Amino acid sequence: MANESLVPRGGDPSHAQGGDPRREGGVATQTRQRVARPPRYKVVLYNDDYTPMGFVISILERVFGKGPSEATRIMLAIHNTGLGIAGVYVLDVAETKLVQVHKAAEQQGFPLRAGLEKE
Ligand code: TYC
Repeated sequence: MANESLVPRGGDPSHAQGGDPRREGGVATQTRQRVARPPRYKVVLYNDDYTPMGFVISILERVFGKGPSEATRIMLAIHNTGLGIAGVYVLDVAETKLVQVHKAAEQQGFPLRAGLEKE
């Protein structure tokens, strides 16, 4: 279940700003708790003149779980604009996918470039 470890969302509406008011010498103080939301990273693919379109489509399908039409759309966006976003993930997942892209391209001898960008 999502959010089990997070701050309760409902609670007493008399202090709906969050945190328990505590009386200290007659002064009301509140603590405000942050909701955990780990930063996400875009995996960016860059265009080049040599990597075959079909290879980029297959990467988008196999590594990033895209369907054939979405993979083709993203590949063409990269081809036409210079770059495109393959997916957005928490850091360790994004890094793993980046390694998978680099390994597959290197194995095939294609100069496909990819990187991460914080969202
Ligand atoms: N520009 C490449 C070609 O014409 C295709 C390509 C698309 C390459 C996306 C890289 O990230 C890329 N064969």
